[in-house]
Amino acid sequence: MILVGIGSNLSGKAGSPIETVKESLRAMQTRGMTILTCSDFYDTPPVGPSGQGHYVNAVVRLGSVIGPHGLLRELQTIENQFGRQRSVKWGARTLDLDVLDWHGHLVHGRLNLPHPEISRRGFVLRPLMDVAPEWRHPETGLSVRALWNRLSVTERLKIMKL
Ligand code: PH2
Ligand code: MG
Ligand code: MG
Repeated sequence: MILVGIGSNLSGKAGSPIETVKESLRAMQTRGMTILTCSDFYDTPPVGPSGQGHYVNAVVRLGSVIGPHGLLRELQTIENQFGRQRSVKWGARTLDLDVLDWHGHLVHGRLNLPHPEISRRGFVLRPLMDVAPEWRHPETGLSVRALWNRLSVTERLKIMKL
C-alpha cells in the first residue's frame, strides 16, 4: 500500500493549517491520485525547534500507478503550490507531504523508504492506525499498534483527535 503523511502548522494560501490539509487532499486528487482512505485529523505538539505552533497531522492511503520517486516529485510540487519554504530542518511549514511507505519497498538515497521517522513519531503512527491497522513496518515487522504502544503514555496523550 502507498501511505502519505500530511502535516501543517503555518497558515498559507489555502488558509489555516486544517484548511491547508483539506485542500492538499483535493490537490492530490487533481493530480490523479486516488485517496482510498483518509485518517482523522490530529492536533499534535511540534517535534523539532521550539517556538513553532502545534501541527495538524493526517495520513492517507493512496491508489496510484506512479512509482515512489514520481510520487515524491508530485508531492513536492503540491507543497510548493501551497507556498512551502524550505529552511530550518523540522521547522514550521505550511504543508509537508511525506511518502511514508510505497508497497513495503526499501529505498535508500534522496528518498528513504519506509520513512525513517515513522517508528518514533506519534503524529504519524496515530493517524496511520486509522487508515491501515494491519500495516507492519517493512524492516522490523512490528505492527503499527506495537510501535504506538512503545511510545510513552505522555507522548500518546498529547495527540488529540480534532
Ligand atoms: N513534521 C516535522 C517536524 N516536526 N511535528 C509534528 N507534530 N508534526 C509533524 O508533521 C512534524 C513535526 C518534519 O516534517
Ligand atoms: Mg515530515
Ligand atoms: Mg517532508
